[in-house]
Amino acid sequence: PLLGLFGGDDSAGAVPDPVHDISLSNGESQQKYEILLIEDDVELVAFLRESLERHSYYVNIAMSAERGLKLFYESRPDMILLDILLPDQSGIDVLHQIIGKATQERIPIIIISGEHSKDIQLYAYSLGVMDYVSKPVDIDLFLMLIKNRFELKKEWQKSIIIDELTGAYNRKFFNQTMKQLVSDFRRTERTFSLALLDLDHFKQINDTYGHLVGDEVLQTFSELVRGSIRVEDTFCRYGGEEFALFMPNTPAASALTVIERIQRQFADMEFQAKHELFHVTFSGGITEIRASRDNPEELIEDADQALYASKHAGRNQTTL
Ligand code: GH3
Ligand code: MG
Ligand code: MG
Ligand code: MG
Ligand code: MG
Repeated sequence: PLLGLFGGDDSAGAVPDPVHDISLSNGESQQKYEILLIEDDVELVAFLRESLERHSYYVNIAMSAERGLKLFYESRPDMILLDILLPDQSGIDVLHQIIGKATQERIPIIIISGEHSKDIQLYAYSLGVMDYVSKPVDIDLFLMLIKNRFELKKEWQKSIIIDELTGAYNRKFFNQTMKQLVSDFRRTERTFSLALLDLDHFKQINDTYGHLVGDEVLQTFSELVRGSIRVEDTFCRYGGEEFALFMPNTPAASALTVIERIQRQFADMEFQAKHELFHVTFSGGITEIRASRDNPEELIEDADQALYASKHAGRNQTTL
């Protein structure tokens, strides 16, 4: 699917695809949502399709329950619009079959129905449906409803992959990105570099100026990095004061240039606390994926060793 949802083995549900939806931490990314429309009224289908496509949604159409279920499992839509009276099974039967998975993966289901019975509406809501829209559909209100549902979903998606303090991607997204880039490399030999960045003597900053100041340093550092990298790059908070940067299509030597530039900029920044000015630095370790070292553990181990060498050599530097 265009939004690129992850497979069913991830119990936390749908996580944005690290490669296709990679620019979240740097700004808004363009997402084209896929809507599965399960509806048998030919005229309504044509009308909704036209309206939704005009608003840049991708529409997948099923005119029977059976086809709808097939497309649901095959195409992993971002939203489902479901009619109640269908030629083969009722929409309620369809609901029974998909609600569990849809809820788990936060795929909103909106019922569109000419069936106005309160009992059916109550029943649909009780199963976990969020919205029940009665025919005839008022297209302006309907489009607004859809837009709001997607906004909520986007907020939720962000919240599960973004570190709250720094705005960097979290460890969960780090793992997903690693997995994706490693499998891309094995398939296509598309290279990437991984840099681990660790703030120097950070414990001292907390001890001297307090944790809140320490937090601000982490935020400022993250902002600097996020503003200095390309959209294809993925910047993650790996642990407390340790960060990771994935740079696709970037050989180690180019990665080094990028990190050293950020290193100089960061070291030049002035922080102020307790009427004192102070500077902070970080150390880096870089590794580039190779066929002989192409699994996540090895990559992290290599970057970590390079980082350790930078620390050992006096900090505020980066090692390949
Ligand atoms: P080194 O140069 O060898 O990396 O020394 P260091 O002091 O940076 O390393 P150490 O691992 O000893 O200490 C890391 C510190 O980072 C300790 C921990 O309290 C602090 N830290 C981790 N997460 C946070 C956070 O979210 N906020 C703040 N303020 N401090 C944090
Ligand atoms: Mg119908
Ligand atoms: Mg340490
Ligand atoms: Mg440190
Ligand atoms: Mg550390």
